Amino acid sequence: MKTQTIIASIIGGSLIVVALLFSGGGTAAPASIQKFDNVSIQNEKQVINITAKGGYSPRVTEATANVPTTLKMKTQGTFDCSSALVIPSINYKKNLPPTGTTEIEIPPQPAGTTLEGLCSMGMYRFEIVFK
Ligand SMILES: [Cu+2]
Repeated sequence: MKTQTIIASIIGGSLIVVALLFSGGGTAAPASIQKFDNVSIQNEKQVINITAKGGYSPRVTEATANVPTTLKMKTQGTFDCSSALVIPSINYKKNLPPTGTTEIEIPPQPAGTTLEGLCSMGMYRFEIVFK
């Protein structure tokens, strides 16, 4: 029974997050047909922008493999645990400032790699899929 309650609350929480995402920007595309406009190339480096506030947005990003990458984590009045960022595969662990942009250097990732970022509790997560 306890497990079911926990699962139900997780699902409920996710639905609220999804609802907030969709209500936020009038032109937001459904997650399934995302255009990954948070990825750009600047000075021969790949730049990926992810926002941390009540979770991570976008949740899934498709990026180019085998190029040096800067991950820019943006916070804006972020006081929830998504500011406690962990990226296990590059041994990254840091408390992001409540407001600001934190740059994280990611070495070139081979195609097929999925880099996962988590809040310290593992409750919120995002993925960068390198192709
Ligand atoms: Cu958390």
